[in-house]
Amino acid sequence: MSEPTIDSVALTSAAYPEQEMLQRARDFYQLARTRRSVRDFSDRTVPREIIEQCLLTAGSAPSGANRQPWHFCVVGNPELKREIREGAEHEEREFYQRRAPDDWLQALAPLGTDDHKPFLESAPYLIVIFAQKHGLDAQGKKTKNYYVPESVGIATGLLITALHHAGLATLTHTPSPMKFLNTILGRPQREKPAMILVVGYPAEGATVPDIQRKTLSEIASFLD
Ligand code: IYR
Repeated sequence: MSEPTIDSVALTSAAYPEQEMLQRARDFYQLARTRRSVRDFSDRTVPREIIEQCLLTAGSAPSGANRQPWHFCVVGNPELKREIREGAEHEEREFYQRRAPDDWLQALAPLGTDDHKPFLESAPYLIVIFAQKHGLDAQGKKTKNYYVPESVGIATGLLITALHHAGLATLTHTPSPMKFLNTILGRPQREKPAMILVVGYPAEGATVPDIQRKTLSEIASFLD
């Protein structure tokens, strides 16, 4: 049986004169370019309402067939954060000591990452992002989702940008494998952990690696 059609409504997004569009694009870039992956977090608390607003932005992402195949677990509970740190550090020890091939370890060496993840306890919030491999209808029957990794990736990008815009620091953290997160957080098997987004304020005096971003001509080509 095909699904019911959806009514159309007028588009409500704003239009600007071109000069203003250019200024807005420049301003947004100036904001975006200051975002950095932070690894030293303060334990200063963050109002939950800020996180809620940023999650609404994440939930505005486009998704395959509008299935919105994501779930965000916002973890502020210290005991759960401790369990997540234990699970992640267990996997990371395996990664750094056994699983990672040499080329990968060499690629990470300049960034100075290792298997210690104190930020998983010190940061006020961990947002664990789950990708829903399939949905459930009102009868509990499986429904198909489409372009799940793409949809969740876009929502995550919006979330990171919204948090940065609000003035918060983030780190995308991907211990591998991440199945332990389903157990700790009681999420169903149909949800696959996509990443942990660590959220908070940077620790005082926090530093970041002195990396450069590729230039426009390195990342884009125009064929007009
Ligand atoms: N998950 C590990 C390893 C790691 C992998 C990549 I690719 C990075 O850009 C950074 C770290 C860790 O978090 O240390």
